[in-house]
Formats: sequence, C-alpha cells, structure tokens
Amino acid sequence: MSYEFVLTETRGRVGLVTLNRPKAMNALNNQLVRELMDALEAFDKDDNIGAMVVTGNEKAFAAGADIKEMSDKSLQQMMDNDLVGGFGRMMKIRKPVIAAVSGYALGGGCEVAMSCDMIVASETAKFAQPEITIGVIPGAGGTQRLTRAVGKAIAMEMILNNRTLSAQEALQFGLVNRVVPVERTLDEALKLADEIASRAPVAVRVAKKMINQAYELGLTDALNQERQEFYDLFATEDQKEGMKAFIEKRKPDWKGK
Ligand code: DAK
Repeated sequence: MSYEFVLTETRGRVGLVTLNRPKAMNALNNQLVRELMDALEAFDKDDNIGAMVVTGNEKAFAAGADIKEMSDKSLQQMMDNDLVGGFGRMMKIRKPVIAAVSGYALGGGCEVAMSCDMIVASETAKFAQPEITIGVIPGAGGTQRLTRAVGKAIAMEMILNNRTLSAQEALQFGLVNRVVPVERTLDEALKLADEIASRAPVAVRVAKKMINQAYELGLTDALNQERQEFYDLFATEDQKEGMKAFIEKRKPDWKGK
C-alpha cells in the first residue's frame, strides 16, 4: 500500500512506520492518522512481523493534531470526524509498538507516543499537552494515559498549565523507557523491537494484552484472567517448544502457534 504522510519499511521482523509530514512538524491531520493506523494494522496482520516502531524526524515526533484542519470545525463535524475513530484503532493493535521520539511530542503527538507500548526518547524529546493554550483539552487519552504514567501532580501541571517535560524528566516520571542520544534513538527502538520480535509471538501478544488490562480491570478479575491466559498458553506449540528447549539447553524455535 502506498501512503502520502507515512513511510513504511520492514527491518527483519520489525515493521517501521515513519510519520512524514515534516513541513508541518508531523501535525496529525485526518489522513496521516488514517495512514498510520492502516500501516500498523497491516503489520499487525503480517505473520512475518513481530513488533513495530513508530517514529518521526529529529525535530518532531508529532506536534499534535492539525490545528489548521480542525480550527473551523463545528461540534458535529468534530464528532463525525475520522480522527475520533482513528486514534481508537491503536488500542486494537495486538503486537508491541515502540515509539522512537525525538523533538516535539505535543498534544496528539504525545498521545500517539503514549498509545504505544514503550517509548524510547532521544535527549532532545519534549513531551507536552498544550491543548489548554488553544482553548481545549486533550482528546485522545492525554488526561487518562498521562495521569496513569506520571501521576496526578505532574499531569495537572502539564495539562492545566502546559508544562513541558524534557526527556530526562519524562524518564524520571516513568513516561518513557529510556533516553538515548538523538542519533541512536531509532536504532535503540529497532533493537528493542527486534529483541521482542524474536520472542514467543503468542505469549508476547497475550502479555501485552494482560499488562493493558491492569488499567481496565479490578485486581481480582485481572488476576483470574491472567491465570486463565497462562493456562491457555499450554495449548500452544511454543509453550512445549520453549520448555523443551530449556531442558535440552538450546535456543527455542518459535512457531507462533
Ligand atoms: N497543526 C498544524 N500545523 C502545525 C502544528 C499543528 N499542531 N504544529 C506546527 N505546525 C506548522 C506551523 O503552522 C508551521 O507551518 P507554516 O506556518 O510554515 O505553514 C510549521 O508547522 C512549522 O511550525 P513553526 O513555524 O511553528 O515551528 P517552530 O519551530 O517555531 O515551533 C512548535 C514548533 C511545535 C513548538 C509550534 O509549531 C507549535 O507550538 N505547534 C503547535 C503545538 C500544539 O499546540 N499542539 C497541540 C495541538 S491540539 C482528537 C484527538 C486528539 C486531538 C484532537 C482531537 N479527537 C479524537 C477528536 C489533539 C489535539 C491537539 O494535539
């Protein structure tokens, strides 16, 4: 499939999606969001892919939703807008997605990064939810995912008063997994994705699902579901292979089933 605002490529078992609207700081217009989700869903369905990386450029991961595109929209138009469904599609991706963030990750850009499963940030990364400066609030998970990641105190400051987090602060507050020099950011994210893509595919997907359930379910329901998922993995060939390989002191040969 060919896209206008994203570039896609594969690196071994990793699918790489690069946001590519540099003149507008990768502002997320409807088409870009649709293309990003189409690209992720295509990799999610591809048996040769085990994990994905989403990145931008050195200046901007993404500077938010496209303000020019939405400035004149009515309430009804916003509600009917593709953007709403667009962002939601990310929650249905089953394989791990890692964001490689350099420069600005603002508003919807920060929300896309937070919708990924892990974030590798460059030393230049800046995370903010500046919607308050244009008279609105985050609309794609900012008030919820940010609060869960950094806690209420910092989320309040960021969302009510446009506090920007440096990469180091984002690391300190638990928003990102690691901070690396800008020139190594994509490689680090690809390496992490490649390592995860080499692990037992079904178990990786189930593990991602269950970690996300920690934010959805109460503890007892979540523990029950976790235990059942654990049992269910004994119906996979990979569980037999993984344990046999351990006993035979060799590397497992995963089948993904
Ligand atoms: N939208 C549209 N264009 C943008 C943009 C944006 N968010 N950010 C940057 N650009 C454009 C600029 O207008 C400029 O275009 P030209 O004037 O050259 O045509 C070009 O990118 C370069 O930007 P600057 O000239 O401003 O570059 P600087 O280095 O001076 O500043 C900046 C970079 C990123 C600090 C600045 O551009 C900036 O503050 N940008 C806006 C950041 C922002 O407020 N972002 C939050 C947007 S609101 C929803 C879900 C989510 C959302 C909405 C709905 N639903 C589910 C319905 C999300 C909302 C948001 O993200």
